[in-house]
Amino acid sequence: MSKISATVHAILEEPFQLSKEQINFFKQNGFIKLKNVLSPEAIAYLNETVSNEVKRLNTQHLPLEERDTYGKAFLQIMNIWTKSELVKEIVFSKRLAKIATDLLNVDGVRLYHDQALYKEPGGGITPWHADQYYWPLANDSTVTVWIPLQKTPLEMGPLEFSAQSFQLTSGRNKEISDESQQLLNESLAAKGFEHVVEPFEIGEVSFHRGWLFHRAGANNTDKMRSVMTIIYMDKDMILKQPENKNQIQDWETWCPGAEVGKQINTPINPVLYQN
Ligand SMILES: O=C(O)CCC(=O)C(=O)O
Repeated sequence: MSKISATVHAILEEPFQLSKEQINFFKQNGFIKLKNVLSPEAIAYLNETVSNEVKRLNTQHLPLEERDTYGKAFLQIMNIWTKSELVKEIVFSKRLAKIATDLLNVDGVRLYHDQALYKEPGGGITPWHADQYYWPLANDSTVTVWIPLQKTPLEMGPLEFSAQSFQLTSGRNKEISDESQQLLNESLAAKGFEHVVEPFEIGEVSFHRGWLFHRAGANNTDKMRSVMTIIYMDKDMILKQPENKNQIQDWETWCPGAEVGKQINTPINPVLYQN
């Protein structure tokens, strides 16, 4: 495989300037879509690099029809940066981590974990959910960058957002499931939150807060919907007493050795950007 080119390296490191309007949009809505964050060349490189690792590391070989709703939604490969120096360079991108820092309005961010989310041809919906239900993190200074590795039209299942829905506390305790899809679909519509469903261009990425409700449609194309994500948290994030079994499992997996009530500062939660 090709080594990273100087131009791709440069774009992963160069600052991306957010406008005041963009920062305000994120504050109000809990998500933002940003065009031209990465170049077509960079996306092609990320696609090749991450897809090779997904192929190498994937352990899901059941046919789609034998999986549950969560299993049909995507192949999910996590913390690839710990297994690939090339992916590490992508996940450690200062450009992306600085955007996360600026959107959260904090002094710096550290890594919670990365994950590739590959929705196969014919893959099912990603039900409505809020990510932070899974995380033993003491406050809401958390954000995920969702990086589609190809142009993502509506029929491929781009990420969809319920604007401002981080304000809604009911339904936060729902695991990703048919039940979360049904319940939240009704309650988010009843509350009048805008449902934002748009395609993604090459180089466009989104950032969404941990408590923002989001989903994705099915992949009705014959191509893989390849996506890389990086989850950031405030660099001073404190580990809270876990409130459910998923949070216990996340503690053991994504911040092993961190202590309840103390800053999360383990070797697999490096600071990725600091002002
Ligand atoms: O890619 C998807 O289908 C869902 C992504 C998601 O839920 C997330 O990145 O938090």
